[in-house]
Amino acid sequence: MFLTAKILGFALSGFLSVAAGFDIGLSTKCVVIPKELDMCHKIGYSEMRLPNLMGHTSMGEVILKSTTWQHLAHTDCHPHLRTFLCSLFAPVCLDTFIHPCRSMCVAVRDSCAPVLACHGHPWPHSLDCDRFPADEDMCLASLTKEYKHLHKVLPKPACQACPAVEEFFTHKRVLEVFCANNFAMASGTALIYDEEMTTHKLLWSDPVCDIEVPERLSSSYEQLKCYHLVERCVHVPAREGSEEEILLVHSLEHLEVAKSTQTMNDEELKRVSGNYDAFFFHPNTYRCARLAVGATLQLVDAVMSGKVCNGMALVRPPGHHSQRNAANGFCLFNNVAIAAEYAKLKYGLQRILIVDWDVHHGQGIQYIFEEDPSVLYFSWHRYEHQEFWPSLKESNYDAVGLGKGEGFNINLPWNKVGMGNSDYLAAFFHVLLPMAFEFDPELILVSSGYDSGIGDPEGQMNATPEVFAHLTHFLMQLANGKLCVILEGGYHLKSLSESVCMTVKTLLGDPVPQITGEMAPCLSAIESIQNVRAAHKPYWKWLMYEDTSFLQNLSTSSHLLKKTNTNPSTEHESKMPSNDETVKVERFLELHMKNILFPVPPIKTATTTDAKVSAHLLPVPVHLVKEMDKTEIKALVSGSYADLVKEDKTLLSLGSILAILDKIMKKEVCNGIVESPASSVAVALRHSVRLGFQRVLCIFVGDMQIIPNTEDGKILMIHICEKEQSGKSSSKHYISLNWKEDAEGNDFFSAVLGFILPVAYSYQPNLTVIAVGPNRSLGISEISLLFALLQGLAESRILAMIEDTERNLMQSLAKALVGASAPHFGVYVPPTQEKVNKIKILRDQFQQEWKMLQCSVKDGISRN
Ligand code: X5A
Ligand code: ZN
Repeated sequence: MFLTAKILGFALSGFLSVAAGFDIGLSTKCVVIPKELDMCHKIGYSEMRLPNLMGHTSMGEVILKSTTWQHLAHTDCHPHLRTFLCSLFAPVCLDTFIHPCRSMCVAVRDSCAPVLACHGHPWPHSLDCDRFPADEDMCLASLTKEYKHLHKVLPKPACQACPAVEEFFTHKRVLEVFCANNFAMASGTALIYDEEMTTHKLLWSDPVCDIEVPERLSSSYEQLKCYHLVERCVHVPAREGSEEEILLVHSLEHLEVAKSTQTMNDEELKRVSGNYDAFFFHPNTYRCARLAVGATLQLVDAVMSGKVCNGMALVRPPGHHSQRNAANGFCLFNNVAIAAEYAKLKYGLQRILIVDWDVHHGQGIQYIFEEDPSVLYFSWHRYEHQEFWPSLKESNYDAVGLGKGEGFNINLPWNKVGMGNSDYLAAFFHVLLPMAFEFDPELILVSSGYDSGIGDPEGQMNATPEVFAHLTHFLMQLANGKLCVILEGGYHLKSLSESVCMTVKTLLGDPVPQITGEMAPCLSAIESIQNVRAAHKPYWKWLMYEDTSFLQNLSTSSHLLKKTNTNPSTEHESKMPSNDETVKVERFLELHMKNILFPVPPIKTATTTDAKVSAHLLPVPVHLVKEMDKTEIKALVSGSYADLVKEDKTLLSLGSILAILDKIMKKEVCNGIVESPASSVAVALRHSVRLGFQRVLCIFVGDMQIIPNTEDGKILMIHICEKEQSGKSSSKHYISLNWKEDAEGNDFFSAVLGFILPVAYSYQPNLTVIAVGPNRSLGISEISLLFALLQGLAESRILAMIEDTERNLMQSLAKALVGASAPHFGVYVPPTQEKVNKIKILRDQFQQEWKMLQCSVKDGISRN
């Protein structure tokens, strides 16, 4: 303690004599270090700057986040640790922000990273030492001589000496929370694959089961290798699930029957298999099923311990149909259900979301959690008015859960085949995602069947592989990014393996491909969506003021008549795919993937070398690009933008904006962030179109001085401000959304999911510009949410333009663009009736043009 005080004192005496430093703006203030931050009390100063260098704007936030790392400080892993942490969380109250020097960071990291590593936590991205200034700059240095001396006497923590994580629940919990905050973030994607799971196979002829082949696993893995995705993942070994773990969900009797099949001959195997609906035993099935369970639990452990951020397990046999006492639908043990029970037990989780995007209803999962409010189960499935397997009444939208679990079971039945990308996206926008954000899960498990993809003989749906990238990307915004994807079905080998690849690629953080196809849900999908919303209205706050009503006469309900009717319907047809069809889809996908996949730009986020901006963005890993030449800009402006450039500050900001747009266009960078006045937005938009971007989506938050011309459809403007600005009425390409943030928390989810995203996905931009001008009516949480979700569009090409007074916003958004911190959007609050109505009016006004807005069937909806 004494030593650190001395070090700081020494360092500070140096700074005070130096006049230079970067401007910290007018918005920061000095406050007394509160008692809750007691670890920062005795290090040599008593007042701190707020907002701080971690981007925390309120003292409440600082205190909350600090409680999670105070414990690390108590490990005494390095004598400078407290100084280092305090200088970031409670910066010394000087005229300039003083960063720790790189050397201090390195010294602390080298000693403390092993402590974190012991518990499976990486050194936080936000503390990447390269982001801190070199020692020649003005910063907190470590005293090299004394430090060397100290280093010898201090016992260096080593992994061998670390306590086992399970024995120290509180310490482990602390690190979990630590990890969940922006201070430390887990990174990496786990991939679990064990070849042994290909040994389970059908030994006799059975037309029902013969699609569940070992190649489903091996060809998916081969395709992952082909895209070089395997080498980018963290390999986590599978293990056998224990009997105890299987008994979390299944009966002892079921376990014993399964176990007994190991020594049976073919005839006996066939007889036992015959006791179940669509299942086959092989002598190694029991072993494979235990590996499938264990692989799933390994994935949960890797994610919950912070070893990785997310991951996928390729397993066979699948699990979601299997029940307490029965195998069913190719499934023996319910991998995902066991994983949910395990996570509740081992990690004390209280809210787990299971997303089942397999084309079949995971009735097994529904039965297991029907009365359990701690597990929210969502499943969409081919239903066709109960005609399709497993043909259960309880697969319909009105099965909402029982007892305490009422409202926590969500079934979205598809009553037609041929559902495609826009139907799936509409289901996410208008049903699953709003539920999920309100539920606020601590962990997400995906029952990831790809039989809902194009070409699948079971599903007969039309969704192309890239839609799974989008679905994955959306789910990554919840539960602090803790997402475990577990394979279920998928029987068209090419469709399956490409979809698996899209999922893993997205988990790894690659930008998602643009979605293809017409962006409009079909009538039957809208009907199903409307009914599930109506069924859940009593249970969810976000639905409270939505005017949902049940639709009794579905456009497809004449299905029984249709069988005798030779007249082909206008919507999707149901027919068995032939071998020909399979090959056709294979060929289509071969070409399609080449069309939609694109080289990922080598740099994620750029900003310009403008000293003020880049200094402020530390320690976010942004890449600095050179501003565009001044004379070049002047020439360009007088030639093309003279009418838009009225002030010097507009002209001055163009050097950065145009340089970054150029890099985005050339695919050298993915996105960029610049400090610029709102007056520059119109120039940026016109220049984007001039560069060749065909559809530019602009989300403008705050007051707009120059309203860009959007008439040619090359720009779609969504203007978010507190009150309608005079002079401009809404039109297809200029939409005004009046929204004021809620002081209690974030209620913007409803606007983003219910309006902005549907419009944006209908438009399919190839560039997104998000601008924040003066008098913004949204807070940092709301704007962060926009950034997170809009990254799914335009291959993640975003230009962020932020007013120069908005330093904290700038840092938060830079983090969001880089992907350097787990998403956090503040506390969920449901929208008021007034706000719900506002969205409803806009939806009614624009759903003819922007069809992804459609979520109920009312008069006036044109049929596509
Ligand atoms: C996991 C899975 C499907 C069973 C179909 C039986 N099962 N007709 O996709
Ligand atoms: Zn399935």
